[in-house]
Amino acid sequence: MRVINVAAAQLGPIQRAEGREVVVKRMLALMDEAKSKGADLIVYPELALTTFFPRWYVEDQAEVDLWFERDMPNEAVQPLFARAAEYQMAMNFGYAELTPDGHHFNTSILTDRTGKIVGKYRKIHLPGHSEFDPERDFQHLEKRYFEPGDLGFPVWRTLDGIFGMAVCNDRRWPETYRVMALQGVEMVLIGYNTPSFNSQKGSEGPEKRLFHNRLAVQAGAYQNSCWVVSVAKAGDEDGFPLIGGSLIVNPDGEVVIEAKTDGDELLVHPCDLDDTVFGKKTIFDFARHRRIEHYGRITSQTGVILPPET
Ligand code: ING
Repeated sequence: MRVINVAAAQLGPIQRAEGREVVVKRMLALMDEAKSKGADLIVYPELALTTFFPRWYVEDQAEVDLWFERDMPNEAVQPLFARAAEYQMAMNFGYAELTPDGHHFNTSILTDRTGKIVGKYRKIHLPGHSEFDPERDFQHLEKRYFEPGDLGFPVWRTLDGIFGMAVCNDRRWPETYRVMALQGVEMVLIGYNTPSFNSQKGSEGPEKRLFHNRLAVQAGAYQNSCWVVSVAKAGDEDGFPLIGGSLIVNPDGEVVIEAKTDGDELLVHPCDLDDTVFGKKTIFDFARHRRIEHYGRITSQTGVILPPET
């Protein structure tokens, strides 16, 4: 038994006008609740410190950079690191990273029980577009504000297990989980900010989006015999709704706990990392079953190459 008491700390909306200190206070309240419930690890959403700013078209880079963190930790988030260390609780959260040499990433970090950053991941699958798109009901400018991640999909040994991270859209791509599972990952930590509607197909609303949210994460967990913790920033941000639906999925692909609200909500579940072993030794024993000689297209081809017309 290697049980990790995991707290999935869903955040409700963050308005564009709200500062980081307001959010950090809400995150600390969730961390206090997590401590009272015996959590060993707390998982917060993608871009947990700010509103989901890729919905806003901004040309002035100095204004855009106000949404980014230059240092991590920094003064605004230091209380989180201090209290996590005091609680001996590992922590994961997402934020917009501006590096000293001027690169912009949609980043997620993992700390150990002492508050030390032991892992960093930069979002690889960036959805949306880079120029203002008048056809859309609202903008999704992640390709404008972020560069694709340059760290790959690493995993880290910590908390007596093997952990990996992904961010939002990454959870929709099977490659994300498989690359980590080929490194033995036992738990994947994912934050997300998912608009409740498809900006290009208004008929696709929260029900369908919540269905896809579950489907993608359950598939990833099952097909790689790992735990997946997926945590939303939810609710109405300046009139733009985001789905909730934070959930924890076990290595059999079963949802073991799911958020009920679109606000700040803590889910706590005991996750036994040993539950990943049976699947990795039987149906998803990669060494015995995979046939990589037939998988070439997956890394040699980016887009589709259609068969010749007959
Ligand atoms: N948000 C959304 C997500 O992948 C999206 C964007 C939603 C893309 C639905 C495709 C379908 O959950 C982020 N931040 O990636």
